[in-house]
Amino acid sequence: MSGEKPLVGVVMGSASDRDVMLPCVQTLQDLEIPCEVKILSAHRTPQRAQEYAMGAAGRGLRVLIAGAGWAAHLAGALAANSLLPVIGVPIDSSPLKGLDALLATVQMPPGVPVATMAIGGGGAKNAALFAVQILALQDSETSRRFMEYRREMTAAAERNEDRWGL
Ligand code: RP5
Repeated sequence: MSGEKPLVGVVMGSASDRDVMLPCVQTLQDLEIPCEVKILSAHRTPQRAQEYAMGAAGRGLRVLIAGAGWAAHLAGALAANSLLPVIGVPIDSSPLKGLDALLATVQMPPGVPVATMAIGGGGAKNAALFAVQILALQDSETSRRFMEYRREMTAAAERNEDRWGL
């Protein structure tokens, strides 16, 4: 996978978001989706964030994922500067435990949507899976891997039930 052109850009507002966003990158890697990871901030590095979004489609990226905490404008700022679908992950890094980031990410004005996931690591993982679902629409191999992922998830849940001897 390394060396392949990235299809998904995973962006986070700070290096401190790494642990929350790790399940996102791991899930993309498990499903063999080439991705790149960037640290960009709507507030601290606004110009770099804008340039990244404006150049993303031209470099072959198909989906952007943005994780940020506090007044999380990163996903919205990327969406404002790109025609690519943007998936937002609210991060629970503030005293409000991500509720602030959730509202800032999800409450986009009409015309510029951000597909907003759950707060924290679960949302980060779902962001990867949602990106895979988008890519699977036009790639049968990705679609096959996603179906296999779902089958395995169901089988694991059933194995867990069996352990109770019900
Ligand atoms: C947000 O501020 C980042 O996404 C991060 O969640 C939060 C805190 O960043 P640091 O002060 O830890 O760099 O923009």
